[in-house]
Amino acid sequence: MLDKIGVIGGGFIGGVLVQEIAQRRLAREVGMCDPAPMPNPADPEERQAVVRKQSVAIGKCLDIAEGLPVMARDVRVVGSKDYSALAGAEMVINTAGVPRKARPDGTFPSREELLAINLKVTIEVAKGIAEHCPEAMIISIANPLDAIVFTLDKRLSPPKKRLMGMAGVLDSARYRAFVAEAAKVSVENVNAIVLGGHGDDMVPVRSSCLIAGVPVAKFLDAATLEKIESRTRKAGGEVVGLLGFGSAFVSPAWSALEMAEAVIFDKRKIMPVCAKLEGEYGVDGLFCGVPAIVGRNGVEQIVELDLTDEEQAAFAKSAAGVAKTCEEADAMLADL
Ligand code: TXD
Repeated sequence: MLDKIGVIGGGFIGGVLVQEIAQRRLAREVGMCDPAPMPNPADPEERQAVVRKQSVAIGKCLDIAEGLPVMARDVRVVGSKDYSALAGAEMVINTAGVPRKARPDGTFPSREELLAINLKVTIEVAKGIAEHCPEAMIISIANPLDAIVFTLDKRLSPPKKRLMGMAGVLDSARYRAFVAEAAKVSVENVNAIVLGGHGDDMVPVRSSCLIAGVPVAKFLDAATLEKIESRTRKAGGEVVGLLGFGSAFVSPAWSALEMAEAVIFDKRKIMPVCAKLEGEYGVDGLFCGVPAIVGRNGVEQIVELDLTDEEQAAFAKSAAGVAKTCEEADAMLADL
């Protein structure tokens, strides 16, 4: 159990994180920060005054705090519109971002516009971490995942063990869920890993996928596995399409807490994390999804799998995509 965990962003994922942290007693205190709702300058002053007094973070934290007696949990839950709720946190989980949604005129921001908006958010997040919990372990969830982890690294320059992005645990869980469903076995029997960037070119590693220690190919034919791996790559979009707004939020929160618990309980658990590579997998100076031993110090050690030539080529392609996004982000950051 930690003394304090900070959750940055009080949206769908942030709410589940605070609730789960309290329920699992992962910290004596959990703080959530979120500037929403933000007053609309076009509104009349009296309306803006009302909105200034509102707070998603404070409201969600109050709701959860008021339920803790029912759950018999003695955890302090605090919210703030600024970053003060992060004060003293030993770990922060970043979910801050602005989703892709239609403008009033019905048009959508371009991918680049959304990237610029979320880089600005991440700059603010980095300032909040630097001011209130500069030594904290950082697990970042917000999208675009790879670019935001890159930005946090650029702005904070933490020891590389202390900064991880969460995507691979979720992508691997999706792979495992689909394999278990197709093979009609327990999800507990399926061991699988997805590497690379958090995008359509992510790499489900079939050669490492085992069901109760047996290669998955003994249970499912190649055509079925192709379909499963393709669905895994697009699983985020599948949920977004069904919801019609926002994105998956329970499974990402649970996945981030899988990483958090590996740190908190010093599990030294091997899992895919977006971590800084310095020559591993033939990549240098880039954050990318790879298997790592995760323990009390964060990314304790990166684990190099024996990938097939096809998997290695797919990883290199995915890493190249991450590098391109980070180059774009770097160019934008120069102007922010
Ligand atoms: O696997 C993964 N990594 C992805 C990540 C899986 C699913 C969701 N993915 C991304 O996580 C998603 O695209 C978003 O970028 C984040 C958080 O998802 P969530 O569903 O929680 O988004 P919300 O509900 O929009 O919440 C984001 C909150 C929102 O309440 C904003 O007001 C807040 O972020 N926000 C900020 N908080 C703190 N500081 C600043 N500057 C800020 N700006 C916005």
